Amino acid sequence: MATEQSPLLRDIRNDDFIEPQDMRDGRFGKIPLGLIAILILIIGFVLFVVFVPHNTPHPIEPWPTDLTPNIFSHLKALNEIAKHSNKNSRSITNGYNASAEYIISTLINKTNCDVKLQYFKVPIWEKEKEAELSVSFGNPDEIVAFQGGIDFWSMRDGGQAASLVSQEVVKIQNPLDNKTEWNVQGKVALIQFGNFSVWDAAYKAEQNKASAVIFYNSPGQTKLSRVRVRIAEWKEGDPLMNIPVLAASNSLGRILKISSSINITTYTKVFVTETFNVICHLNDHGHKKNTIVLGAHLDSVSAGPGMVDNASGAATLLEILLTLEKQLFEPKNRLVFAWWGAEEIGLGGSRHFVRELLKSKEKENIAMYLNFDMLGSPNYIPFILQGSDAPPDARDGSIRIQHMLEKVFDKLREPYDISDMLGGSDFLPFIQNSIPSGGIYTGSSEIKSRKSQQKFGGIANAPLDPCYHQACDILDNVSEDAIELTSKAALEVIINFGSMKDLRDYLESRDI
Ligand SMILES: *[C@@H]1O[C@H](CO)[C@@H](O)[C@H](O)[C@H]1NC(C)=O
Ligand SMILES: *[C@@H]1O[C@H](CO)[C@@H](O)[C@H](O)[C@H]1NC(C)=O
Ligand SMILES: *[C@@H]1O[C@H](CO)[C@@H](O)[C@H](O)[C@H]1NC(C)=O
Ligand SMILES: *[C@@H]1O[C@H](CO)[C@@H](O)[C@H](O)[C@H]1NC(C)=O
Ligand SMILES: *[C@@H]1O[C@H](CO)[C@@H](O)[C@H](O)[C@H]1NC(C)=O
Ligand SMILES: CC(=O)N[C@H]1CO[C@H](CO)[C@@H](O)[C@@H]1O
Ligand SMILES: CC(=O)N[C@H]1CO[C@H](CO)[C@@H](O)[C@@H]1O
Ligand SMILES: [Zn+2]
Repeated sequence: MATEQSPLLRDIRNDDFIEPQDMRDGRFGKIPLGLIAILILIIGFVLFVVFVPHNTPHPIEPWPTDLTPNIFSHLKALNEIAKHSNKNSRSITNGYNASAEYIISTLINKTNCDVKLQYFKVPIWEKEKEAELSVSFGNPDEIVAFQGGIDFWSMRDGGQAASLVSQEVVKIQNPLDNKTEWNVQGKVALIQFGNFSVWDAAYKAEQNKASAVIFYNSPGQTKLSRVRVRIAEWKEGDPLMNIPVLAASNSLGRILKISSSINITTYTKVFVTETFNVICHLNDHGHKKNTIVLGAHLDSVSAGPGMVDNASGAATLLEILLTLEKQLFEPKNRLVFAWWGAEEIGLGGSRHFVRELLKSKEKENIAMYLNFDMLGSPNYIPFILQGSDAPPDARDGSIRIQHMLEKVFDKLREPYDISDMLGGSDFLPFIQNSIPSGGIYTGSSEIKSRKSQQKFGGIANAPLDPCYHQACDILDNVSEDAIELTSKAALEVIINFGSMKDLRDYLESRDI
């Protein structure tokens, strides 16, 4: 169980991310050089005595052909953690810390990583139950209660719990027009969804002291909105929505326009909490100017244990690192392994990492990023992320990465498809900041076509991961075949890039 007192997390707390502070300041700066020389001589002599008589440099074992059994043992461990957290989840407020502790203690026990925890703040929004809403039209005996979850619901990130009684509703046209008058103090602002940011409109209402905001659908929109009421790239210090924000159907919106008063009760909570990325940093090897960042996210949604999404990526990345260490792999380019926190909350961890890179000018050292997120979808398609989706600054390099992955799949004689790299995972902050990126992914709610079924097997006309973001995203449903294939490809591509002599030249060259 994770607790705030966890000594492991406390002891290696360190807000640094890439360059460990004590190295930067010269960890050995205060020890006289002569002493170091003597120490080296002594150590050298001891090593000589111990090893030379046997005269056998440790033979490197052959590379393992299948990482799957070990990856599943990590998945089992993470699954146990989710089971023992009180809500069967590895989300930040539940099993995340314990998941991280598993990764961290494995890194400490079995690798030469410099393990860093990079802390950052994330906003959390929780809904205990659906809101309640009732309307009166003037006659106090005539009150209509609407149905939460069908006619309306609390919007994600939309405010604290509140109990509002007999409030007047004010319709606001053109919320973002500067000429709009906001006579909403102590009243409920009613706004039809439109071509504007929900955050901007709701924030204006809050600034004008509205008691709540209700966005309602335009006539064609049939489903209640799942949009979040939050600044897109929220970071510490940015505001959060405090007044309740609801999404309503078009018919409820029209009814509210002619209501005389409404009551609203919400059961939600907004707060800021602290979480962290786990970063392993193989300092001793590799050209620092050609750093390759390898990342997977470690948190899950709060709905379930998140075994495919995205423990499969986190466990695979861990096993790849252990394999490289066991094989004494000496990369030419520095490898940095990252397990992101808060991916499910708007890519919190990777955005924070990239922001810090920019601040410290470390960004110049980052040659590329590889993302390993969801690698074991039950009805999987092995997807390679599409390089041409990256913005111009990162496009050529991302295309080169895609082609390297294609080469690896071809070599393994395994078919693959290409998936877009537009959003939804941790590559986004990297490509947005001109760092070439790529990765592997096995699918979530996309439906498998007949044609894909013929190519990859599995079940046609069914989602690639029927349990995406649900409670049934459990260990039993992680595909071993998918893990076997994707881990092989990931290992191979990491070795290829890690040992590439002119990585920057490769990434900058254009495909013919
Ligand atoms: C997780 O660990 C962090 C850092 O030690 C701590 O701030 C946070 O409160 C912990 N979360 C839980 C849910 O225990
Ligand atoms: C790491 O080693 C410690 C001490 O031997 C042990 O208690 C811990 O369970 C190990 N962690 C993992 C994940 O194997
Ligand atoms: C709102 O709650 C008050 C107090 O309970 C009640 O008198 C009133 O009738 C309610 N109005 C609506 C529209 O539900
Ligand atoms: C409205 O006001 C804001 C801030 O004062 C300003 O940045 C924006 O350009 C204005 N918009 C229009 C359409 O005038
Ligand atoms: C929505 O607004 C943006 C700019 O604010 C504009 O570029 C876009 O064309 C608009 N879309 C529609 C459907 O009106
Ligand atoms: C946000 C989320 O649910 N997590 C991600 C897990 O990995 C897949 C594949 O990259 C993403 O699409 C999800 O968004
Ligand atoms: C898609 C899939 O494999 N779903 C399975 C997940 O696990 C449960 C429990 O074992 C099965 O009932 C589902 O069919
Ligand atoms: Zn997810």
